[in-house]
Amino acid sequence: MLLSTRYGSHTLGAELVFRTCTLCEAGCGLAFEVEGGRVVSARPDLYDPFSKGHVCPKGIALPALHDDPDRLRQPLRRTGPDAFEPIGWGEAIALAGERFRAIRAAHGGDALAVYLGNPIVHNHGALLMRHGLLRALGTRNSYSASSQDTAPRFAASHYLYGNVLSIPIPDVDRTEYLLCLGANPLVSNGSFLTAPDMRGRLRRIRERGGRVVVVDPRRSETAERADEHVSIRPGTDAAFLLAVAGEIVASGSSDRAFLERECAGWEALEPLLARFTPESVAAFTGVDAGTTRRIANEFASARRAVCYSRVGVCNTRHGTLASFATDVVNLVCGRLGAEGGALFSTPALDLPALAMRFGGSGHGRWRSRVRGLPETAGDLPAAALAEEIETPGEGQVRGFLCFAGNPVLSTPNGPRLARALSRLDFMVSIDFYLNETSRHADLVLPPAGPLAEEHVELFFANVAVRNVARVSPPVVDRAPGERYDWEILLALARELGGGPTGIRWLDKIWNLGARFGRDWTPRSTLTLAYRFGPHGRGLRPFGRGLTWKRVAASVHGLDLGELETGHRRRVFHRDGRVHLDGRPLLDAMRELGDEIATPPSAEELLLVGRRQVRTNNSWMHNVPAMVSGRERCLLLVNPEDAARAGIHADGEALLESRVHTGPVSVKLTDEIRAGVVSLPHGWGHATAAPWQKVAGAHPGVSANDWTDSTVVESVVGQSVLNGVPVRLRPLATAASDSN
Ligand SMILES: Nc1nc2c(c(=O)[nH]1)N[C@H]1C(S)=C(S)[C@@H](COP(=O)(O)OP(=O)(O)OC[C@H]3O[C@@H](n4cnc5c(=O)[nH]c(N)nc54)[C@H](O)[C@@H]3O)O[C@H]1N2
Ligand SMILES: Nc1nc2c(c(=O)[nH]1)N[C@H]1C(S)=C(S)[C@@H](COP(=O)(O)OP(=O)(O)OC[C@H]3O[C@@H](n4cnc5c(=O)[nH]c(N)nc54)[C@H](O)[C@@H]3O)O[C@H]1N2
Ligand code: SF4
Ligand SMILES: [Mo]
Repeated sequence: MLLSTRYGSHTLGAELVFRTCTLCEAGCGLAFEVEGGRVVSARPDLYDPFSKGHVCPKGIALPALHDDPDRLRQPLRRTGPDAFEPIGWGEAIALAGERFRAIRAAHGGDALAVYLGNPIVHNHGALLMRHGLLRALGTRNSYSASSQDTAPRFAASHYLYGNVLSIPIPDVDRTEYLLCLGANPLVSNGSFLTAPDMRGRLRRIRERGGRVVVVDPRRSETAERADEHVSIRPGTDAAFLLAVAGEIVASGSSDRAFLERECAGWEALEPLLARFTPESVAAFTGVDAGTTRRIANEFASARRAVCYSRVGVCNTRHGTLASFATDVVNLVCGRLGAEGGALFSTPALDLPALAMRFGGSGHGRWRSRVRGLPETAGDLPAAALAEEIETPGEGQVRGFLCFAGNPVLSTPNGPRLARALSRLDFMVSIDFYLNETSRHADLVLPPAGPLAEEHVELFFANVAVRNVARVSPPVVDRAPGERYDWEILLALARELGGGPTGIRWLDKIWNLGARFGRDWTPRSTLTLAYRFGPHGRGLRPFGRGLTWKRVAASVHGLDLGELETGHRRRVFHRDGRVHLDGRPLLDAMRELGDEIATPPSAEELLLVGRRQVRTNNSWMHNVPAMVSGRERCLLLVNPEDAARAGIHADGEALLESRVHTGPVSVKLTDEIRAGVVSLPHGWGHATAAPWQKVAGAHPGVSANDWTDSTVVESVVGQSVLNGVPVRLRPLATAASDSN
């Protein structure tokens, strides 16, 4: 029997559990219907103060993900190539400890490497365990999703504001001019822009008379609905943005008073900016000087304007400089900290402050052994991982822990990494799927299902367009014997002689407490973090300030209001100023200043990436609703390029790059700029077919088979995943070539 309630109709006897979606950064509120311990449906939570009923198909698919029969529920031990057998938890943790300890004793801590995958940022318990885990392993060989995602943004923030996590957010709800580069929030639902319902938010900018300008080599879903789409040559956004900033300064419309009062190093930056003019970058960027100049003038004269860039721009040859230049555009107009400009959040859990305490902010504090690539925010570039495993010598990586990551599909030259992984002495994957990466592990440790753990938005509240706080309960109990990620990481850390925090004296106390039933949990840290955070109750016994209990009691989450104006609270430099003269950034500007003189070749074909509504990086393709319907792993090709390559219709063609040649399904469309082709990442599931039946039946190809780990961005060693030189040929020619 159906009951009609204010949350919509639901089954009599079913319980409704409200919870934030943990799949992407938007963090939408969902209402789950639970019957007899099983989740029977998910629907939008209309009363979530932040998402107000917005969701996407992935959130609705969470119950199917949770109940996926292919999801692992028990640890597995390798018995042969692609062969595994179940093993008990006690035995599994002991084995991992024994093998990692042996490698460390024989070859030192750096012989152990970790890769921390994207889902860690949606997993507060694992995120809090990161420091303890790395300390316990005793390695500096930490890799993560960051070098395919945000390392450039982190480094830019480190130099500008003194903290990698001081990330300005576009105030989309109040701005009147949004200049958006390399992001497609209508599909990605926003990145470092936690804002459910970006479609509605962008529409409202236009409804209040504002303007949305999207810079992208593809007429993306967001560009399609914007006031203007500027088609740019991949990898050239830094030059475009520096020209925009340069033009604003040259035309006398910059906010000199702001620059003098709030910034240091302007005198070093200004002369370098002068090289970047709408004319000097036009051939390089493919954007005509008139358009660049007009956008600069519109931006400077809009009452409230903000410039925002994301992954499309980060994953290029000049990603760090482009992220820096994004902020420079805002800064020269005094838009940092201004309403409708670029603002910092004031989250209930103050992650930037916590991060400063555990590990600090940094770039280049150590370097990778083989290529000398720098660390950023504690992680080395993943593009260096394969060579660190392959290259003999002191510090060669022999043991590997992969946490919630699938780097064979998500990092450049995946096939080379796969070969390297198969040569390791010992590898552990903490993952609930056997996939393209975990199939190389000696031990696979699956965490409890995605709906069985309490969830706290620790990371993304820091980049949200409103201040919000929420603790979500588990929707269902975990199955007997299942362990949460943080419990697995804590058990491993203890096997290796460490503890939960990575601070020796504190770990000793917790490790002793554990013996008497008073163990650390993520709650122990977060209870304090809420109480002593910016909105916390502090030592007062009563009052309106936040405590864990108060947040947890608010079923739909707490809205803590609009972002505050002002930026100084997020500037961590001792002089309290924004620094415009970070050495590596000025060096990169000089380098780019030389490069803009070289015009692109007419033959050039550059590969870029994109996301799709029903993908979640590399791992939701085993849910039938995510792959049903027409084929979606398609290479978008401009008809001009197709004709040049002798391809006259949609279908299979051969794509070549320096590292790989392979077939790909092609779709001809003018939505992509001539000279550019676009392939989504996260596909390529053929080798996972034995364990993921649905994904295996819709394999697609992996974009990172073609990307090249030897070419990296110049400041942080970011993987160059956009702007990869490729060639296209008809499949038939290839067949006759090989005859
Ligand atoms: N549906 C879905 N949503 C997701 C994800 C997913 O896999 N699927 N992944 C999540 C993750 S981990 C992240 S980090 C975010 C990322 O979210 P976004 O930062 O919004 O990234 P994308 O959606 O990939 O959009 C990047 C855009 O950059 C363009 N682009 C490529 N190269 C260049 C270039 O050189 N210059 C410019 N200006 N543009 C370029 C592409 O054409 C594309 O339209 O999305 C998150 N949300
Ligand atoms: N060519 C190209 N490559 C890209 C990108 C691009 O734009 N172009 N984008 C990059 C970006 S932004 C990112 S963030 C990376 C992402 O790449 P990765 O860091 O490799 O992350 P995912 O592909 O999301 O894979 C996540 C893995 O974790 C598992 N998992 C999911 N949830 C949990 C959990 O709660 N606990 C545990 N233990 N495991 C879990 C999944 O089964 C899956 O195997 O990919 C990057 N790769
Ligand atoms: S937009 Fe992101 S957070 Fe919202 S339902 Fe979809 S996957 Fe979940
Ligand atoms: Mo990402």
